[in-house]
Amino acid sequence: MSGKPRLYYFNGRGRMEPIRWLLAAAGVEFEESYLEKNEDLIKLRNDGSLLFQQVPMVEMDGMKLVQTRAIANYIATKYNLYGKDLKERVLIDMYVEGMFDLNELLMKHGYLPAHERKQDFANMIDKTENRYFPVFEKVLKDHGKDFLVGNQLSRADVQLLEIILMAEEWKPDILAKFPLLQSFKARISNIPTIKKFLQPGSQRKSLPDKDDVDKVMKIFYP
Ligand code: GSN
Repeated sequence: MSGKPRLYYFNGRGRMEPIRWLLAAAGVEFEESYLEKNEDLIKLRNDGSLLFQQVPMVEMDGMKLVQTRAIANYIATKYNLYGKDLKERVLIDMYVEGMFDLNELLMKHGYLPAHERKQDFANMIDKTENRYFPVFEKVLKDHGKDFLVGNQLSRADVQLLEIILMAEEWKPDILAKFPLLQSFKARISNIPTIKKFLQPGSQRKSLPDKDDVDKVMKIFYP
């Protein structure tokens, strides 16, 4: 067995994508086992690999980790992406929890049936532009540093860049009113490990198309 973490999920973003981003930002190589069909999920369940019968699951350091936030907390702590003290950490947690909420809106949109999309799109863009992005723009302004918290890269920066790029897929000029988020995006995208992850051919996943959605539905709702 190699010492690399192994990620168990379908070949798409979903809840695993922030974990891929964190590992990539930390410069940690990882391997993936993709669920292709419902039987693959059943097999993992029957193996006893999934504490709550759910993925994401990440095998690392001799453990089978589940629950997205627990996995992300572990990786962020292990690779020093979680602030320098308790006060930095609680700020990071607050920002990241907001990002998880926004991520959920952005991620789910692609899975909705066509007739629900119009209203959902308006809500998703409204929340992005009027609730979440103004907060992060203000945090950058008030803090006045290159990063959201403290003076070094944290998981909050990594997860914000991920979300900015996702939001731009739905509305390319979504940063128009947010100059500090624009410069943040350029700066964080240029960090070598992240720059590498942004190159074509990396383990970053793309926006799901209809076939991807159908495949995921068959895995979880056969
Ligand atoms: O964050 C977490 O890891 C858990 N609180 C939720 C995990 C979860 O819902 N996993 C789904 C697939 S990923 N997409 O949403 C899952 O395994 N569903 C099957 C099931 O039986 O719940």
